[in-house]
Amino acid sequence: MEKPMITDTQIEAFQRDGAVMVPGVFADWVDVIADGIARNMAEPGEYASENSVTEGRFFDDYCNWTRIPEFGRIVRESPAAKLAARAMGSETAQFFHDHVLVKEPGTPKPTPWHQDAPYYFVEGQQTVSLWIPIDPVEQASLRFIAGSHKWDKMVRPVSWADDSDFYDGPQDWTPVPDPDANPADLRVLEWPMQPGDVVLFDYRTAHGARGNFAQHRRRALSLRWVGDDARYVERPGRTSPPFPGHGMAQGQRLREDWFPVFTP
Ligand SMILES: O=C(O)CCC(=O)C(=O)O
Repeated sequence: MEKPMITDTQIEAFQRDGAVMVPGVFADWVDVIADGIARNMAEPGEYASENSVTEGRFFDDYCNWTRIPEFGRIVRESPAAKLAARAMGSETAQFFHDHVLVKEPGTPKPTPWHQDAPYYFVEGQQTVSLWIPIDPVEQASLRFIAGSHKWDKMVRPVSWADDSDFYDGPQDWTPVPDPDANPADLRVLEWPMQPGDVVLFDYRTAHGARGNFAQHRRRALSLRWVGDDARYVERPGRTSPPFPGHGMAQGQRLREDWFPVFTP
């Protein structure tokens, strides 16, 4: 019998903890992802950022899948949509956006602890990001706070460049957590990973990453999906990504001409 790309036990772990690592799913796609990341870095898009690092390099960019053919192939042809739908327990997987994150060796800057949900204009019980490294990841993996996708209040979103508030004005957020200072209260999940492994996490799961102290690069592609129950939601300001001119209103499904729906 063919091996399932994700087991029921792994799906249960994703639903319970908000994150799970699944080995090898994208092993056949590593070269395609590498070509896409190289093209993306050579031809950055309008949202590309260097995250104000003073040592090393932390490049990130998103929303390039319609202009970078390798990313278009991964969205349409790889196991991503099927994996996302299965993990979310959804009939469909709707593609939200791609996100490239490259930490060069000797980049001490950590990725701050955050949830993705408050930066996004979409909400639901069925959301998942697939974070796929294409270099071995020993220390610089994503780290997750187990169960944080069930917290009542969302974590204060901050700018990655300088930790300032992402939205203006008073908001009712939970302070940015520091699980390393509170190991008894907050359980951290992290895994060493090989190229083509994937970690799946809910948009509400608090996560961060250490700096890259390895001798090699840490290139990763995140593919972000939503399920049947996801709806457009207003945030207190310009979201990230912003998708200017999207024209959607509170409570609507994401428009399918911009965010394609797959029924795997
Ligand atoms: O790769 C990183 O350092 C951060 C990735 C991340 O926050 C994400 O994919 O949501």
